[in-house]
Amino acid sequence: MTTAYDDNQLGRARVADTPELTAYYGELAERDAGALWSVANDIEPWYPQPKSVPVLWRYEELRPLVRKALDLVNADDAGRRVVMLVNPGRKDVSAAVGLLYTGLQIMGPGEAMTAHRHQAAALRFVHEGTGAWTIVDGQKLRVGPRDFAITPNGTWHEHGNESDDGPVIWQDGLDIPLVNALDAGFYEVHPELYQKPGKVINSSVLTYGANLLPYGVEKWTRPYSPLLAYPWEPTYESLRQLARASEGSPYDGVIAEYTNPVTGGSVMPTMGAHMQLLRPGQATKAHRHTGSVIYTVAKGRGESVIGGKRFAWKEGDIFCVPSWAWHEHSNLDQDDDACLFSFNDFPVMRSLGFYREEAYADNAGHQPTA
Ligand code: GTQ
Repeated sequence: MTTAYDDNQLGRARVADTPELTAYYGELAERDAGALWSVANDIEPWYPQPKSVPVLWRYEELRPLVRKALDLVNADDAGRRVVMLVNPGRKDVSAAVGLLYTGLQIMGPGEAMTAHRHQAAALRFVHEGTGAWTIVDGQKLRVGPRDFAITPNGTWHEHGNESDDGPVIWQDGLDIPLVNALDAGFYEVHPELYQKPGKVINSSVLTYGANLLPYGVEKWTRPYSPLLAYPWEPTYESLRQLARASEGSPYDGVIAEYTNPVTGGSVMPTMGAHMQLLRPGQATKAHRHTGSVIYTVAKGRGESVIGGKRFAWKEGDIFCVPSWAWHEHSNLDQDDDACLFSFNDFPVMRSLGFYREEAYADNAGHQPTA
C-alpha cells in the first residue's frame, strides 16, 4: 500500500500507514473502493507530471530501419507500413509524447493502400519521395517533401506512391492515444476498399489556398479545415515575409500556425500544427506550457534544450516536448535559417480551459544544462 506522505504540508494528505489502516485499505479494496488520502497527492499533483520524457529520434538512424520494412512486410498484410516512435514513458499507449502518436510510413513505388476511416484524426508531413498521394473524402492530393496534409477524424482516406523511382517516407501524426484514453475509438474499412476520387487534384488547395474566401462553393460547416494540404513553398515564403515584418516570438522565433481558412482556428479540433523559422544563429528563450508537441526538423540544423537536456538536431530528425517541460531552440547555422514543423494537442487544452504558459524567469531566460 502506498502512502501519500511526500508532501508534508498543510492541506495535503499525510496519513502514515498503521496496521489498522493497512487492514482497512484491504477491506476497501475487496469492495472495489479505496481511501482518497492514500493516493490524493499522486492524482492531484501540484503541477503536471507527464510520464513522457523528452526524446530525439535521428532520421539517419531510423531511415534504414524504415526502408527495411519495405522488404519485411507487404503493405496489404500490414495495412499501413509504419515504424512508430514510442516514448519510453508511454509504451502502454503507443504514444510518442503525451496522448499523441507519430510514426514513419513508407510506401514503395506503385503501391496503394486500401481506404479506411477512424475516430482518430491524422496528419502527414512528407520526409522524402516524389510520388506521394492521398485521397481524403474523395479528394486526391499530391504531396511532396515538407508538405503538410490533414486527414480529419471520420474522413475516408487511402494513400499511395505513384512514382517509379523510389519510396515515399512520410510522417503520420495521430491523436490515437487521446481517442483511446477517452474510450471513443471506432474504425471502418471502406466498403469498396478504394475510393473513387474526383477528377481535380488538390481541389481544396485550388479553392482555399490564397487567403481568399471563395463564393459559390459549399458553405463550410464541418469542424475542421476545408483546406487539406499546405505545400511547403508558400509556407516557407510566408515565414520569410513574416520575418521581414515582425520580430516573432521570444520563445519560438518566427512562427505561424497552419489554420482553417474559414475560421482562422486550428486545422482540426484535436490537433494544431505550426511551422517556425529560426533566424541564422538565433537562440530563443525558454518557456513551458501545458500540451504536448512533436517537432520535425524541416530545414537546417540546431539544438533544443528540453527539460534541462540538450538535443542536437538536423533535417529529418523528430523530437518531442512533454507537457509543462521547459524548452528553447537554437539555430546553429550562422548563415542560413532553420525551420521546425510541429504538431500539438493545444486545441484540446484550449477548448477544455487547460492551456497555461509560463516564461523561464532566471538566468536571462535560459535553462541551465548539465
Ligand atoms: O494512415 O490512417 O501511422 O490509421 C497509424 C494509424 C497511420 C493512417 C498510422 C493509422 C494511420
